[in-house]
Amino acid sequence: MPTIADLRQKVSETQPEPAEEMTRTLLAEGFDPMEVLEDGVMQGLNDVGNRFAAKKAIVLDLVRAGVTAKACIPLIEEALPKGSTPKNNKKIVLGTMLSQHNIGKNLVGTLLSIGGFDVVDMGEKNTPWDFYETAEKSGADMIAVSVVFAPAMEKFSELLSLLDEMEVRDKYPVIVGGAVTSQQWADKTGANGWGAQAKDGVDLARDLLGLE
Ligand code: B12
Repeated sequence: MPTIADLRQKVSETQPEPAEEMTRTLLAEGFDPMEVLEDGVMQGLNDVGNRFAAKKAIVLDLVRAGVTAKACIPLIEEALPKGSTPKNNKKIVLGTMLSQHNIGKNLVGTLLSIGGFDVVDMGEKNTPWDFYETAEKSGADMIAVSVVFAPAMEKFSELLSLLDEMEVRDKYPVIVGGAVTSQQWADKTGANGWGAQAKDGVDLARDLLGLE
């Protein structure tokens, strides 16, 4: 019987089919989907990322890691408990800044939707202006940004300055997360909230939008 550590190993080895099969088995065995995600898939991705940073892996390995994660995650999303949270009429604009890394953003979007929020997914490689414009046009209540690539950190600060300049900073609480970010960095930028994990996005949104 496979364990979550075995799944981590398969993801780390970037083997999509065995990882997908193992995810299916673990979920059927009743393992908590969030644990399968965080301790299996995410840790395996981190292993690949660490090897890449140490120059022991190449971009192709990152690509394969992404493909492997995308083979497992839909099964995990399907297994997440849903249905009990009613819609709350709060709209959140969500996107990545600069980067094409979208796995974390997609997870944040899924959990926000399950949590009753209306998510406007702007996709990848957005500029500060894209966030501002989409928030204004869609009548959003909040902006959520996924920053998974260091150059996007500066862009995130530019977004906060732009919102200031346009005199809408108070209108939109802005939350952020992603592999290269930290609570300390987010505090320094003046973000309204930071989350280490996708599920933190839901708690932050509830808090900042005054639900409960
Ligand atoms: C897979 C991967 C890729 C794939 C992405 C495929 C895809 N469709 O997403 C591809 C091949 C495209 C890729 C490309 C590159 N990558 Co890459 N990649 C990774 C890898 C291995 C996994 C990323 C991932 O999906 N993680 C899983 C998700 C779920 O994690 P996450 O995004 O952090 O999200 C979680 C939390 O952070 C949080 N979260 C995320 N966003 C938000 C938002 C909010 C509001 C909240 C509350 C929470 C939250 O919730 C999620 C779940 O808990 C990481 C290593 C790592 N440690 O993450 C490197 C990594 C991110 N990549 C890196 C690099 C350098 C690159 C490239 C520049 C490589 C190159 N030379 O070309 C390019 C950049 C391309 C570009 N312009 O975007 C570096 C970034 C380093 C840095 N300091 O900037 C990393 C960290 C690897 C490393 N250690 O060096 N990559």
